[in-house]
Amino acid sequence: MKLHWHWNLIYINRPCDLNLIILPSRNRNNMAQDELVLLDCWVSPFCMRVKIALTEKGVPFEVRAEENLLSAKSLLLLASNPVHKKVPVLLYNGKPICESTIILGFIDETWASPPLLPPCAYGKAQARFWADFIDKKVFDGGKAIWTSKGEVEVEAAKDAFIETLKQLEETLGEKDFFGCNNAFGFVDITLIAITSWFLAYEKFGGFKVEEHCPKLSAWIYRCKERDSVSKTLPDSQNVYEFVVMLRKMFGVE
Ligand code: GS8
Repeated sequence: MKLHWHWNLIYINRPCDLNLIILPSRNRNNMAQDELVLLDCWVSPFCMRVKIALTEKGVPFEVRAEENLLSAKSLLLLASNPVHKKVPVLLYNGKPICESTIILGFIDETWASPPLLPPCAYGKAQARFWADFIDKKVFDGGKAIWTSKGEVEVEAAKDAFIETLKQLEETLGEKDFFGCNNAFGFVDITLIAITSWFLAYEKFGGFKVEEHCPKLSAWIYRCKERDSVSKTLPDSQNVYEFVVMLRKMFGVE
């Protein structure tokens, strides 16, 4: 049997008949051209992770912004993520996938190249351990800084945050990226998205990441040289202004 590709038509020539089957067209990873819609919020590092990963894979996607995530969630978001009611949600041919690191895993399994997770089970487990650490300690640790009231509380939150970054810096060691074979991967994506909030943490915590963690700062610059990252991360000043607004909303100031 011979297969002939022509746009999105596949002709199957058998010796005595000709069947014409219409299939979805294929992208460069030879996967079906799926419809991908991201329920998004510009300031969410969790959404940024998904955008970076899809861009790294070269997969086109549509972004649907939640205009008012804090007070009026869209019906589509509520229907797609009825459990947590949070972004990001990736709609894969209309089917919702929730939780950013789960979405990253799905993206990596669906579009093979370039790989984000290491090939072996142990490497995958390690990468997921650090992504979990980042989720628990970096975003929440940063939040502890900008929600703290009073010098003593802010100082304690800042010290804990710097300690967390130092642990990550130690894990990075002399490598360029956290990924397998020195490549940009799952852990890099998980962490770099949150760095768009670092300016806000620095301003409310009264410190500079670069002074405490020079190697991690160099890693941030390296990541930002990638198109997927530079196109995705919002201006840190805008994030800072958003955090100023959140502080007023939460009665921190
Ligand atoms: C966190 C998503 C999240 O907090 C993930 O995807 O990794 N563990 C999840 N999303 C926030 C926006 S970013 O802070 C959100 O949707 N918040 C709306 C709400 O809390 O109602």
